[in-house]
Amino acid sequence: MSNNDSIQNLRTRRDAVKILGAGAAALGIMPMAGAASAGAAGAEKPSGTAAASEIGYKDGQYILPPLPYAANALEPCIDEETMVIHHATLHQNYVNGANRTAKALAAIADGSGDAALTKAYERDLAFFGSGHSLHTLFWNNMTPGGSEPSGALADALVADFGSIENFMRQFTAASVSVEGGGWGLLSYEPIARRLIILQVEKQQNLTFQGAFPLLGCDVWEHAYFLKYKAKRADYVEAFKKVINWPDVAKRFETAKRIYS
Ligand code: MN3
Repeated sequence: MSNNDSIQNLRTRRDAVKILGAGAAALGIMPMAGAASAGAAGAEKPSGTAAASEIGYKDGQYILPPLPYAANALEPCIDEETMVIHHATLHQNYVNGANRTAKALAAIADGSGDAALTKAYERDLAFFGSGHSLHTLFWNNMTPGGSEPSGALADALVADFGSIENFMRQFTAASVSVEGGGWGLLSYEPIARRLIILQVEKQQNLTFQGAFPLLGCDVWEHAYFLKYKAKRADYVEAFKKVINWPDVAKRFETAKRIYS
């Protein structure tokens, strides 16, 4: 099955949106304005207000959003070669896998596929879909020169962790100690309406269902090994120097609006 396979032969476009779009807004791969105001159906008519680098779904397929900066823009913290491989090859693989999986699940839904493979495809959907959403988050979570948290987000970090320094300590510890490949993730937890730090294994394990991702640090070896070799902690320190806090704050405001 090629990367260019269309899923528009699904019974209806709305079926595709149901299958592909559930949770996508919360994961930040669909235009936020449309998704927040219209739910999953908002995916059918992207509002156009989201930056190009935010849009990971178009014309019935997941797509690779462009990087929001040049591939060498985060040097020396994130080297250009790693950035190119990570975005153009690895993120594209997650996009391709998500589309392939959505098509297979749609075939199971309409009776033409092999229902015995449902469990395998559901695992693929969680892995590839989460890979797509988290990498889209990751690119936008970084900016040349870095930044500092401010405003309501800074207030919330202090309220929920005691101080910005405390937040950084826990986020760093979570990112550095992921077992195998995974992520350190700051999320908005909508039940207690507080910020939490999750330690994600692979792309999809150890989540708090419903939590809205705000800031992710990719600690798979592919994210740092070319430059940092086995020194993951050095890479996490470098990542913290290029965090795009205004982007994290924008996601925080979106999360609060969605769950208000
Ligand atoms: Mn990665």
